[in-house]
Amino acid sequence: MTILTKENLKEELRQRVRESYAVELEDASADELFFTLGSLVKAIYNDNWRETWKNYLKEEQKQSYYFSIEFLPGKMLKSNLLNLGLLDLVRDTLSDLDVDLDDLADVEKDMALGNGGLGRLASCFMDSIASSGLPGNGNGIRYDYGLFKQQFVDGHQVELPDEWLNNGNVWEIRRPSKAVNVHFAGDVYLKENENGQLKPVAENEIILRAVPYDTGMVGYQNGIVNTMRLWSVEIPASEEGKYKSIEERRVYEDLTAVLYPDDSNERGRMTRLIQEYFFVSAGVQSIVRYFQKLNKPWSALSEKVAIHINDTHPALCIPELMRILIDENDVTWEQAWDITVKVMSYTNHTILAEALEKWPVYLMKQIVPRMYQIIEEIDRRYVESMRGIHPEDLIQRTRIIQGDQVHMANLSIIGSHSTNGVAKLHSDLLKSVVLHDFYVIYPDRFNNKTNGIAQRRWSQLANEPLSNVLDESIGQTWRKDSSDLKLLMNYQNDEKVLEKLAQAKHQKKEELAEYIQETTGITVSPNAIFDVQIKRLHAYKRQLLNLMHILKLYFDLKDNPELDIHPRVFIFGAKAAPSYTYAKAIIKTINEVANMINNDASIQDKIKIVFLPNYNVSLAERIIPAADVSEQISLASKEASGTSNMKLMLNGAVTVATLDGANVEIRDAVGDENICIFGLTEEEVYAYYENHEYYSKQIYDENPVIRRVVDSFVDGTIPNIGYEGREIYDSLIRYNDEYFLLRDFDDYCRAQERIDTTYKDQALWRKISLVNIANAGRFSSDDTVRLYAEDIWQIEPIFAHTEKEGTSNV
Ligand code: NBX
Repeated sequence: MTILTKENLKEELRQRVRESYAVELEDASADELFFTLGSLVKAIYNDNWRETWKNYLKEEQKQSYYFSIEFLPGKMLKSNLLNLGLLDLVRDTLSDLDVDLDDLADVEKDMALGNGGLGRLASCFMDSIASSGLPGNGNGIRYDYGLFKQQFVDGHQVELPDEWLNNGNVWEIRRPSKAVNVHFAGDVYLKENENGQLKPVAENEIILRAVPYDTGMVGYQNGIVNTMRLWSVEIPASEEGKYKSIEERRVYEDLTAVLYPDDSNERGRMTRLIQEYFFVSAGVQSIVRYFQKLNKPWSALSEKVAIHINDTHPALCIPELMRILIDENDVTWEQAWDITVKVMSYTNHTILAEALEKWPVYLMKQIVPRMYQIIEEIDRRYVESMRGIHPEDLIQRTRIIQGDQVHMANLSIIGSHSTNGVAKLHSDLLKSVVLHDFYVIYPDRFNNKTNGIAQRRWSQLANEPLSNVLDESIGQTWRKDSSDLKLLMNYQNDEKVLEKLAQAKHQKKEELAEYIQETTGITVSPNAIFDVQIKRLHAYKRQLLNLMHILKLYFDLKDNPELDIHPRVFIFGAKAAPSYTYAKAIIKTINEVANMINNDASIQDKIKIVFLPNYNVSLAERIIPAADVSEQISLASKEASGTSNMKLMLNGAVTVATLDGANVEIRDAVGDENICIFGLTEEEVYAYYENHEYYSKQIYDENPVIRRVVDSFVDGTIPNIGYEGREIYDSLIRYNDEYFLLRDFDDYCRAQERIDTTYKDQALWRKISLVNIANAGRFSSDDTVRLYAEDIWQIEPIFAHTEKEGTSNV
């Protein structure tokens, strides 16, 4: 073991490049250098990884397992270097070799095994769990293709495959020795065995091999490395002959090939159900195998293991653990149920009806017959146990199997001890409306855990200029403990600090402007307001409201070219689910409005629109530090939390927001004067739902400004759109504007005027921006996971075994 210095780092790299690629360090390509550095970094943390696990075993520490069908870590090189305390050393070493670390880091493909907020949250949690020294692991699927790559062709979204594994993945370790079999389909019936127990007998099953790929989750300078385990499918040699057709074989063989590119939309597809059971069964089996090594009675399982169900996709964890306990280990139903409820916990991420997962009974019977039998029995016992305690209609509304459908949220609540929402408002809505029936039955199971973000990635890694200003003003403690960002409040009136913060912002805006020029050919000025809306494209998130305001501004400018507004660049980043035609129509329309406005010399560059293609974690890292304005404009009650709102705030953007999701808590953190709130409240939205008195056509008829904007979608104003404009028009007028855009429009425009006026007062703007940074510390996922650990999982941190912090030994 030698302490790492520039010299021996160079020597290590030199040796490894020679061994792996038969070239000299100076001649290595960027790819070769990236993989060499990556494997060296992995070698550096491997000792800690092994030690962490040995320690957990030795201490028999309770472990938590975060089951998620999506993980969205993005790139890992710089994050690993930061967490190992090696970022500066490696940067300097590479610079001696005339290599720029950021250029090299760009070689890494984003690991994009998720759609959006839910998957990104899982990865923020992985970072924070390790960084807090908590014994927690990830469990998911290793998709061969991540979320599609988005391109625009003639303004339309085109989806290309994300071949992220083409050059190999330097971080993962394939562990065939830990593979397990997962059983699907077939005929399952119960038969009495020689001990008089009823046991399932299966015929004609399909057996798949689940092979784990482990990735180290490196804690922030604490010597801890946890594991994210992703499962990949293989067909066992013994099963080769069993497939009835090539098509049938394909379904299974390609099981872990692609991530479903659907967020907020439940799509009842057979492959998804197979995927769900596949990673659940493999994960639960491997957990039980670990527990059995401890030689404890089954009653101790909940003292050693916590399983978290991230949204309902992994809800089969519940019947799967029951199966393993009852069928394979002769535990009684009653005891197995008691254990299962104690082990499981569930997070809900949405109240959108179309996103609440339900599976047809026939499909479950066909794909996972034993799971279905167990769910039927859970359902039967649930109904029986509630009779006489609760009214029959309440029981019927909350049972798991209703008609020909299996309700996965109901299963998740009934089969776990904790259900949480992801922001205060969302958790309250679960209790009072969406899951109210369950709240009546299990009031103690409901709790809130407001989301958080991996602060180090979104400040230290993404925004070095800002981080340097923070170091110079408030010292470095905020790097480890983000609550210390609060210290920045002492500099609200410090001209020097405010000026430096403004310069840091300007630098990131210049960099983004350059990137925009390179990727889109659009020239934007870093002196303009950078106004950012980045998130999945969905009607409830209301990118269309943003566009409608832009159109209004444009028409105002056409009417009055001298209109005194500060120049603004409206920046969008968003992917639409490939089958979501309405969302795609909005993308096309934004792109065409962008063409129209960006090429209209008469408005003198006062507004520009940039829709950056292929929004992903890496692009977020470029955009967020450069943002002045953060658009969080969902219809109140629809956005469970949001997390880009937190990232943008941390980077000093000022939020324009409805009182939805975590925006409410951001408002509470910064105060009304440091955020721009508009629009209907959640209560007002619900009042409309109750009294059925919303008429968008009436607003349209009575409001000429709105009429002009809405008409522009169909009257030829916007060149190059066809049915897209009609679809938008119809959604707003013919189908009565489901997300109340017309109702919120005027108030939104007023909020935007406030932004314009405030920005013109730079002294005020800078102060507001500072207050936002200073109060962002409370949205750290370090805090969020600590609360999960204490309240839900009952796990405790382990302290690093290494004497030195920031181990940098090779
Ligand atoms: O989860 C998101 C919510 O919309 C955000 O408000 C929240 O901040 C975030 C983290 O809690 N939900 C989300 O991203 N859902 C999905 O991506 C999704 C994916 C597949 C699917 C359903 C939902 N079948």
